[in-house]
Amino acid sequence: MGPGKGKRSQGDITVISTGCGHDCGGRCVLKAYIKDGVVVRVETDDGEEPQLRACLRGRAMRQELYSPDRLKFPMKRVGERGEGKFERISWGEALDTVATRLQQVKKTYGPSAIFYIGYTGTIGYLHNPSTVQRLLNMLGGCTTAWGDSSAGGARSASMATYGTVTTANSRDDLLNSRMIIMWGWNPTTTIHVTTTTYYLRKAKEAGIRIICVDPVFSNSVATFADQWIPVRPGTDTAMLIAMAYVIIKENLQDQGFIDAYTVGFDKYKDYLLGLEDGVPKTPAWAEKITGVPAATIQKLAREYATAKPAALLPGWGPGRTAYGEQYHRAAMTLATMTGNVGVHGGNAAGYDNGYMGITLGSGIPAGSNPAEEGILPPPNGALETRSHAGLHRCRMWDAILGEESGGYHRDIKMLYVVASNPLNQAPNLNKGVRALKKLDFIVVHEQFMTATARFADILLPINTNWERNDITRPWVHGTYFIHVSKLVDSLGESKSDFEICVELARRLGIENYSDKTEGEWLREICKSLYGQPDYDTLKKNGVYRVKSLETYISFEKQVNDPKHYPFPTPSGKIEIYSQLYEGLNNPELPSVPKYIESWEGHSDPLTQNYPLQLITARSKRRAHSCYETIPWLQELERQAIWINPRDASSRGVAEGDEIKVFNERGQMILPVRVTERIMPGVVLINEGAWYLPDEEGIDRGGCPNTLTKDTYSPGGAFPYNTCLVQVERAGGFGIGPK
Ligand SMILES: Nc1nc2c(c(=O)[nH]1)N[C@H]1C(S)=C(S)[C@@H](COP(=O)(O)OP(=O)(O)OC[C@H]3O[C@@H](n4cnc5c(=O)[nH]c(N)nc54)[C@H](O)[C@@H]3O)O[C@H]1N2
Ligand SMILES: Nc1nc2c(c(=O)[nH]1)N[C@H]1C(S)=C(S)[C@@H](COP(=O)(O)OP(=O)(O)OC[C@H]3O[C@@H](n4cnc5c(=O)[nH]c(N)nc54)[C@H](O)[C@@H]3O)O[C@H]1N2
Ligand SMILES: [Mo]
Repeated sequence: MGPGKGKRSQGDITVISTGCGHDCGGRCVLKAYIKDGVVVRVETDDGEEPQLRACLRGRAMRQELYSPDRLKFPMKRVGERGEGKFERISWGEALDTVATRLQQVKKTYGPSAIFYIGYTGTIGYLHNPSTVQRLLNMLGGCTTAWGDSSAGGARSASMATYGTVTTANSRDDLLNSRMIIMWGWNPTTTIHVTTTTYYLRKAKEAGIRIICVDPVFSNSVATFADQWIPVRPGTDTAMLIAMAYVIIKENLQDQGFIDAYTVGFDKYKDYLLGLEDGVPKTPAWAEKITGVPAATIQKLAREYATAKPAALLPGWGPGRTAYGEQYHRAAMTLATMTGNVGVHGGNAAGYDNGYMGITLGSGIPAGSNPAEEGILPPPNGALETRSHAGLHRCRMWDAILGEESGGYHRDIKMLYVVASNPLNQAPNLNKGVRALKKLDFIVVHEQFMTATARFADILLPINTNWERNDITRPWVHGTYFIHVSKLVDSLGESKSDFEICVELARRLGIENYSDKTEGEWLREICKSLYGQPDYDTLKKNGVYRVKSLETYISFEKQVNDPKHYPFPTPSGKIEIYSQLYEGLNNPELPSVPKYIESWEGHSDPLTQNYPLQLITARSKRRAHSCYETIPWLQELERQAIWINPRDASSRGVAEGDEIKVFNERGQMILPVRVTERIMPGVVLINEGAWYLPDEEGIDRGGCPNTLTKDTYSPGGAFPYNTCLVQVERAGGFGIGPK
């Protein structure tokens, strides 16, 4: 069946086209087979290429829907906070309690004592955390936090260099490249646009050379790479800078492009040649820092500069580091100086938004937040679009604990968590436990008993994507909208976040929360989308593709007609020297890209105690902490720490052992995977596994945020991949995570 037929019957089976809303990098079509009101089978797009074909996670959603671990009834805490002891209560009692506490806290301490944490557990136009933010804003506002955990570094760097985050070419354009560099980018696992691996496969078949730079021999390296270049985490900037050095020294830059479209190249050149600090940024200089042989760097630089056009695709993982924005700035500069911006087969190497100019429309509006009026934008240079509070999400535990770091002065009493699992996904969880214990009241909207849910005072059960109707769109790229169809009635007494907010609004005396039903909202939302798809047709077909669009090249207009189309930067040009960064006057945000030695990097004196660099990438079995308990997905891979045989044998550690991983912030015990697929000196623990501290506070769930540091880079990045640890044999500590 092609994607064009949303619903049809086969005897007593009905097939409905739907989708999923968890935060992975794709957005796919799922076709559910329903018999006697039960979803009995799930298939995906099998129509024309490029298909919107679902991954393993989407296909396992049936087990999420029917999981015995689902929360199905409202509950209140009966034991100590965090102990996980709850008692079932009625919806009436639950909602009355939440409404009363909201009003009390607002009256006694003011609205900013209510801290709202909504993130990306579900991404629909209607069913998303804005439902709660809207309610709290209408109540008088709340404290929110800023920070893009995905790509804070890329966001900041893209804004500084190009004045926008919309920097990508459409994926089909990869076939016009003569060389592709996947830098810390693993779309085989992370998807990063549903059709990405389809085009990478075609590129490989066409004989286009593909090189991967990653400390890990990832699934993408295994699938696509002609060459794997392992690099020490957090040192990518030095390698990119040395490549620029080689290009200048050998006069391989595109001087015509540089002269016409950029500012500040000479200043960068001074830095590269060492005229500023006496250190020429040679491949030999970079070899010491990165661990990559100078000859490899030199060869890659020559190849990239002469392949033309070549696509440098920088992932966000290397940017999730102490000075992550410098890596992104250096990558964009390399793409620029080789004239690979605004041309077919190139890539601007920026943040990677690629909506091809289509209007995305708007979902349920959160409205403005009265508690944050007048607060200055975050200090990373007006680059944040999500929130204007002075509080970065990496500092939220300190904010709750009353530590005055980060420019906020708020007395937080109550936490409202929706579609987020901060006590799993935010850094430094042991501090998080202390913070959550200090609060007066915590409400959590959840589907499962997560670490955060265990700390709730009132825990409200939320239905899943397949128990409500919604519209969703792809993540950073794309030209289609998907109807996520309701397949079954809500299980147990679960409700959507929206339904809960409607009922809370009534109790709080907020009259204008919603004058529309779910269906009416979705019709209204459809009118705001590109092409204004007819709602009924979208629902019937399951997907609306914007067919008319051709291959899209970011900055094509700026390059073809610079007179009429300046770059949206202060100078109107690509800013290799950034005026925006200059204006911030922060030596850690230099105006030209620079390598800055990292705290908890490979050369930090702390390596004497904690010699291994921990990185925390994505797993194919989860979307962050979602899907963790799903049996089909657990079968895919065991949560484990990856370590190189060299580091394992020097510690007497063997495959399958339980090992202890620790630093000053925490300890965990989990199984070890000894493998050549990770470079020496580096260990990998995939993010998203559940934080399950035992009585001694040792995490048994395999959650790496037990160890990560709760701080942020000067540009706003979450440094989840900057973390030093030590490992040792645990012996006799019992069973770790599944
Ligand atoms: N399966 C799955 N897919 C997802 C998600 C998910 O939870 N599960 N989450 C989605 C979301 S919200 C996001 S933001 C994206 C994130 O997408 P990415 O940031 O691209 O994903 P990661 O797996 O964290 O990192 C990508 C690669 O970077 C490498 N890496 C880490 N540190 C460094 C470094 O210092 N240098 C270099 N060169 N490489 C490094 C890792 O080994 C990994 O192979 O993924 C999306 N896709
Ligand atoms: N160490 C480390 N940590 C990381 C990262 C990393 O690279 N390394 N990456 C970070 C990134 S990029 C991201 S985007 C964040 C994600 O951080 P979060 O958004 O906090 O994490 P999720 O696991 O997606 O949590 C979402 C929760 O929402 C619940 N949920 C799902 N659907 C709904 C719904 O409809 N309503 C409600 N109320 N709840 C729902 C899920 O059960 C889940 O527990 O994690 C960050 N954490
Ligand atoms: Mo993310």
